[in-house]
Amino acid sequence: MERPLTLPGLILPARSEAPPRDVPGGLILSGREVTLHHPFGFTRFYRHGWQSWSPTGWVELGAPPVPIDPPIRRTQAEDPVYAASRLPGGSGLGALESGDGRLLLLGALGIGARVEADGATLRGFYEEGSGEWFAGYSDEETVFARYAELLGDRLGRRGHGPPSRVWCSWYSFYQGISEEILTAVLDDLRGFPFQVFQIDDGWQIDVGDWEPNARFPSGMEALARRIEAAGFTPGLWLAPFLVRPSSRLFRDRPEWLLRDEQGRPVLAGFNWGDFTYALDTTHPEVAGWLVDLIRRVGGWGYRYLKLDFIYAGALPGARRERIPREAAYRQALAAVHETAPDAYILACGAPILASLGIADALRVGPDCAPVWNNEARARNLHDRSGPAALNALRTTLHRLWLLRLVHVDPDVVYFRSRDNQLTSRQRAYLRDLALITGYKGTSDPPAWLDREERDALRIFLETTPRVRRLGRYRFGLDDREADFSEIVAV
Ligand code: 9PG
Repeated sequence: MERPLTLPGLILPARSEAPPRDVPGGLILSGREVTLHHPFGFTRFYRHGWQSWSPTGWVELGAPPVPIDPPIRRTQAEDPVYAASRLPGGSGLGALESGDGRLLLLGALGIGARVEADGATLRGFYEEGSGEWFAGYSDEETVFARYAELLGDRLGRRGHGPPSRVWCSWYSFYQGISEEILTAVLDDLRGFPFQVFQIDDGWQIDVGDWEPNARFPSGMEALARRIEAAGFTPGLWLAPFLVRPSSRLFRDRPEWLLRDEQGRPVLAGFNWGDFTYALDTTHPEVAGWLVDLIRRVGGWGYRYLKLDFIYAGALPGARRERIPREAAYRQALAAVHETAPDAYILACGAPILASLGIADALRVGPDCAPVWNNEARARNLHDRSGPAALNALRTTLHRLWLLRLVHVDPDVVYFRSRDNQLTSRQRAYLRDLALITGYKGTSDPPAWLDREERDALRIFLETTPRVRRLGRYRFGLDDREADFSEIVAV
């Protein structure tokens, strides 16, 4: 039905299937699709990326989005269904700047939705089925807070208590880890106030074959025990919804792969030198395998799980169970949580809204790196999701409204000058953002740090400033200000 919507200070012609209901700061609408006709013209649009690594921030409505190149990258950086769309759009929500300091926000209160905008309308739709929407009009802080609250009421809130202080093996050793290397780091980390020692990619036989490789001759359980003995929670990286063609799983269980309507395996991206594929987590055997896997790593002693590339569980495809793709994803993530209810789950490469209420923490940006920008990739391939400190900062800064719902992982901070092209100013930006979200991670092995750098790391881990938001990109940290404005210029 077409009717005017009245928001405080704004009357909008709107189309929605059911009459709106007033809530503080806005309205609740419902239906598969809602359209708000806005008077703001070609203003700026808050584009919310689908998964952890998807670019997120303010874009000009008048400049249609340019798809990331090459196309295979889109599968790993965006929601592939909309990655080539010519209309500015975002996952779950969208917002417009009115010009007077207020925002008009339209946000789904369920999963599997998208919001698109042009110079005249803000349109939201659920891919399948229908659901509720929040339409709010007020200052940025308030409108996102109201939306987050309603979303939390429906999807749940996690990340209770202070987030973790994590040492993660990825951003120093990458895949080149071994039992020997990690044991040496562990010894050097004694006395540092970390809580979690997280083993990243490189321990497994293959993506799909989640058993230790030859570089871990004592097995994963023995290593977990050593981590415990050093006083840390053992953490492990897994990409449980993804499969590499070289794996045994891929060879032995072709019927477990997610396929399209024509029966072809669905591409999940390109990484580790090959195409990757997704599992159909609604296949009963896959669901059983997943439970076994989570039990196994729990049995080894890992109580912090970094679940990576899990957008693979929400890719479009012809699933055994004909449920919407994000519902299939959420069901699989919930199964992981129910199998290991006491494990802390960090969801990475994860659809954001569909993970809320289940994951304890969400990576909310692309990978950090010891370089500032991935300029060639940003300019020539229109890809701001490549590993770079700037990309990680930019996307994370635009997702801080999620702090009300989940622990927010901005990715690692660097203290080392070795193997690092970041200036001390650039490293300070990363550090400040980690202090703002409270989630503190690094991959720097103490042996790579000089005395001063080690002290800085220790102070960082021990610091918990009082954080106040002073503006979109300005924060008060105790009595100093952290201002990110100049690095996020559109
Ligand atoms: C391990 C890494 C680390 C890291 C994760 C994830 O789009 N890509 O090609 C792409 C590749 C790797 C990647 C993210 C994106 O990194 O974010 O912290 O765990 O996997 O392989």
